[in-house]
Amino acid sequence: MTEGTFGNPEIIDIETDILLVGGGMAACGAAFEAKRWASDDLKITLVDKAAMDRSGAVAMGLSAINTYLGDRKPEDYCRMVSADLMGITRDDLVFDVGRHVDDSVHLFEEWGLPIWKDKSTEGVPLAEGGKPVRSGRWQIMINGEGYKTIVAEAAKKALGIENIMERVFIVKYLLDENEKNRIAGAVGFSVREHKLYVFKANAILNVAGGCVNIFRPRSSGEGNGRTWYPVWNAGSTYAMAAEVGAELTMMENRFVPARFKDGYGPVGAWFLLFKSKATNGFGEDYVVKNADMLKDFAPYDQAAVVPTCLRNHAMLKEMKEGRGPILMDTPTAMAKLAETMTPQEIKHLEAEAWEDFLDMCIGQAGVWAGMNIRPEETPSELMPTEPYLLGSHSGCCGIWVSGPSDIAPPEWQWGYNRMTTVKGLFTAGDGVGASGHKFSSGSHAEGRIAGKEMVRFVRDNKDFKPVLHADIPAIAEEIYLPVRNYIEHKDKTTAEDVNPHYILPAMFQKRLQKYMDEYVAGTSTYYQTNAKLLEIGLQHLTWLKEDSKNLRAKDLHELMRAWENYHRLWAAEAHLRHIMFREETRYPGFFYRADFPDLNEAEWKCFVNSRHDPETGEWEMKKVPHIDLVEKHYVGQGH
Ligand code: SFD
Ligand code: AMP
Repeated sequence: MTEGTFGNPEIIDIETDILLVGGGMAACGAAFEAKRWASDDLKITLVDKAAMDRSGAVAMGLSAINTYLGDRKPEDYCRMVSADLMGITRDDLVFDVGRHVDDSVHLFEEWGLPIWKDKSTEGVPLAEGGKPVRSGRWQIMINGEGYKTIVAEAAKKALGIENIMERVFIVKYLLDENEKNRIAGAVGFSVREHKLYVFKANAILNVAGGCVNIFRPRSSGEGNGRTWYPVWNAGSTYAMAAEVGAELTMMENRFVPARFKDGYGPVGAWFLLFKSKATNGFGEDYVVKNADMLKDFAPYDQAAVVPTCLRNHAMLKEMKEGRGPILMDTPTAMAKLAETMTPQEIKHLEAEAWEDFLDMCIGQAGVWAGMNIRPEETPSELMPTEPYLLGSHSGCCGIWVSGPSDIAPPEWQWGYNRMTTVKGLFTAGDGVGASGHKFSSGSHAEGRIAGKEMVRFVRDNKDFKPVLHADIPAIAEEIYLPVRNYIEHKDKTTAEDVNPHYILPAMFQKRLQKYMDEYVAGTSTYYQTNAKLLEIGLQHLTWLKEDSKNLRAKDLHELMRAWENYHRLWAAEAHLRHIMFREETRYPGFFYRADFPDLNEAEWKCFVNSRHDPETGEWEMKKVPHIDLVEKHYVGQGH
């Protein structure tokens, strides 16, 4: 950018009834469903920082739909989710996803997504009694390379292309001038043109995905930028909600998946469909071997399927004590399956082993090819990754929302399903806390739930006229400050990227990742921290926030990078503060409070909620009682 262009972005005002922020699974669900309930006079606008066809976590595609109930009951789904997340989930929200999720999967199939079928019902759609090929109790297999394009197409068709704005990055939400704690709008910039968009809306859906790259990743150098969850999930959902004072929940939770080393290939199909076993470097099954150490985390060790964090806990013991590497024994699994197969079926099986990655994590297929790995001949290393913040996969951090009126207890509902504690601000998918294991299908279904409720909300509040509590010229200054920093200082050194007057977004991110890694239980400490480390970490984050004023952006793309990292910093701070508050180790294998190494059911079987006060800037932390709506029943229920 040059001096001529930076100062005065064109400011474009847009008024809409409903604003959907994000274009991923939840947003696509919301677009589709809201349009079904809205009359034509209701305007719905969707804004995505990327191109909807390939935006969000499903960008590359997927090879399984991890939540499809079929003939299983929503209450069993609640039990599984609760057991996997160590007992603290919102049964009302999980049940609600469980009872609606299959309908989204049926729509995907109707829209053209190929779903694997059992031979007995080949060609019969699921909605008409077709039997899916189940990889696990809750998961079904798909040919999903084009999954996101298919789901996005339906959303685009529903809303109309004229109501969809791509490549606009939302920076912040704006509250109402007249009504306290009431959403009124949002502001964001185009990453292609020098334009600033100011939205006024009656209701907003905050569905910008989870948070990746706040921790130093295992990949470095050439591999930098490779992670399991997508790098473009930058914590916007949590940051923007926190900034306007929405209550967050379980932000201490994180997901550390075991993944194929270096390529981050998912393990689900291998464990569940191919029935593969993982061992330590000496061929021992580490979960069986370490079963006794899981007893410290009773009753969750009794779950029909060992919870994800406890599986990591057993794996980490082997790694820490020098019995690595952890190996996925793909040759034995494939040989076993091949025992009853024809040569042609064996070829097909080998193709499927590759397709699993080609459908959703192409880099892993690249690693295999580059390292001469044939899965039928060579085992592959597994590795627990850097931590990710998300609310839709096997994690449950996020925003505290109102539950469904027919199931949620009074203290968990305040009018509209999936509305946050800020009036008119809704969320779904990775945004909703305390209810993981929704995955792609559940996020879509939850978006639909929120979309329908937003229409009802807008109708009930049709006289509301948003007045932005904001000084727009000042916000424009703030948003383009990194560009000003660049233009003012770029000629002060001979190398544009080395300059004492500004910080490159990439360097800022590295600083954040180093602090989080070393002080907030990243990979380099084997996911351990304590109160003292957290205190130092918080100090560093506070200084980093001060330094964020010196971020630079040499073009609009880098401006997006600058604001993404600012959002990451907010999400990181919330994560740190929650870990600091919860004085126990509830998720061993995800992280350890080394100063409180035990599970403490008596004092900590509760939600932790936080709120950042937008007026004072203070954070408030509190315990919120947990209620079991579905009776405890771990044995016999599984994945
Ligand atoms: O194999 C802004 N997921 C899996 N789900 C499954 O059902 N099966 C699987 O097989 C899964 N696996 C998996 C999965 C994800 C990934 C990356 C891999 C493997 C490699 C999980 C699902 O994908 C996930 O649960 C959902 O996609 C979550 O949906 P949602 O809507 O909450 O998030 P999103 O789809 O990422 O969309 C976010 C959108 O927001 C946009 N955005 N727009 C404007 N302004 C901003 N500031 C913004 N910030 C972000 C994004 O562009 C995007 O459109 S497996 O591992 O188990
Ligand atoms: P993943 O590929 O690890 O993201 O997992 C995909 C699905 O399989 C999720 O529903 C996981 O909970 C489940 N899963 C993965 N690994 C295992 C395992 N070892 N045992 C049981 N379920 C698993």
